Amino acid sequence: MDELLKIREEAIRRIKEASNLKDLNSVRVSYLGKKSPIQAAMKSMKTMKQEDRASFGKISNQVKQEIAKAIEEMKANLEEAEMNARLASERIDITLPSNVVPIGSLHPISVVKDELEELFLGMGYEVAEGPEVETDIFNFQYMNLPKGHPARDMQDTFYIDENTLMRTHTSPVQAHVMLEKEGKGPIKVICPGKVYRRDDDDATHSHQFAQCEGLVIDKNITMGDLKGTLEVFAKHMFGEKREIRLRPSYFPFTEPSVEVDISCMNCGGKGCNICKGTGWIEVLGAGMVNPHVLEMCGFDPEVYQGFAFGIGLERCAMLKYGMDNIRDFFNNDLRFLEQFSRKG
Ligand code: FA5
Repeated sequence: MDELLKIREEAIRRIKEASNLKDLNSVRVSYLGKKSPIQAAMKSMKTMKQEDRASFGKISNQVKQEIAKAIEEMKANLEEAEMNARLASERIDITLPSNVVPIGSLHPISVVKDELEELFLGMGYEVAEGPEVETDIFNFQYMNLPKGHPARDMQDTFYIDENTLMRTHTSPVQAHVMLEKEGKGPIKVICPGKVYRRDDDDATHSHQFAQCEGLVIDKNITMGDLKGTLEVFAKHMFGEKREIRLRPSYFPFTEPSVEVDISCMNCGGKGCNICKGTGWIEVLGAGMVNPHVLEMCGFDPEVYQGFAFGIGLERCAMLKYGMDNIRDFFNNDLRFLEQFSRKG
């Protein structure tokens, strides 16, 4: 019995001395585990007299329960202390000023490009890309502009060698896509990308700019489909009140060809200095794909028709944001660029 009481005293002392949960757990294993001194004392019960055994058993159980209870109480205390220490060490002062992480904004040409992609993807188009360093064959010949054709002068070209050049428009992507399809329609693609021309830089012209080509090839495609599509584009890009007007024009790769004007967003069509008093602003070139282009690119013009258009993205962005100098897109002045949020 004395032995048991000594064990209890010692256990209670060691429990009180435990300064963390790990130490407490080793005390628990020592005094309540299989190899504990209480367990050893209980083994000696076999040699006791019958009448002593019952009271010894009762007391040893009591001692075990007291130790277990003391351990539980100490465990709760230590857990609380550990939690308080953690809360104190991880305390965040929310009144401190935060570090400002500078977030860039999208370039306005990317904003317009993304907007176009979103619109046309919603109408079932796919996005296609082509090389900026192009062959004469794709840039001109597949576009119905053989060597020596006078209309080549419409696009003054940076040549790398006789047969290689910086593409002057995104129209060669039309030929890449059609040849890939091996004469089987339908095709519905837009092709945004950079193009290059030996134009003199001024307020509305740059030697490098961006275009977005559109191409639809299928059976029974008409000029009405082209006009409807461009109307959706104009209203989406420049506002619901915009109307479009098609004027006869000439591109070797489309027949018939048109220039497309939209009603002036500044004056609503009455005439102002932005639309030069006409009420209309030119935004893109378009037309029905020339049967000869279809044929060269592997499509039977007796079966398939198509329309195509080419939008100048800088022109589009200038009209949309009321800008008067194309150079602002290329100077990379942060005061200008920061005005375009990520959403545009
Ligand atoms: C073309 O490039 C034709 N490939 C467009 C086309 C495609 C017609 C499919 C028919 C069918 P154009 O040379 O007009 O056409 O150029 C199209 C647009 O690019 C112009 O309306 C203008 O917005 C823009 N653009 C042309 N040259 C420059 C330049 N130097 N700087 C900035 N934008 C330009």
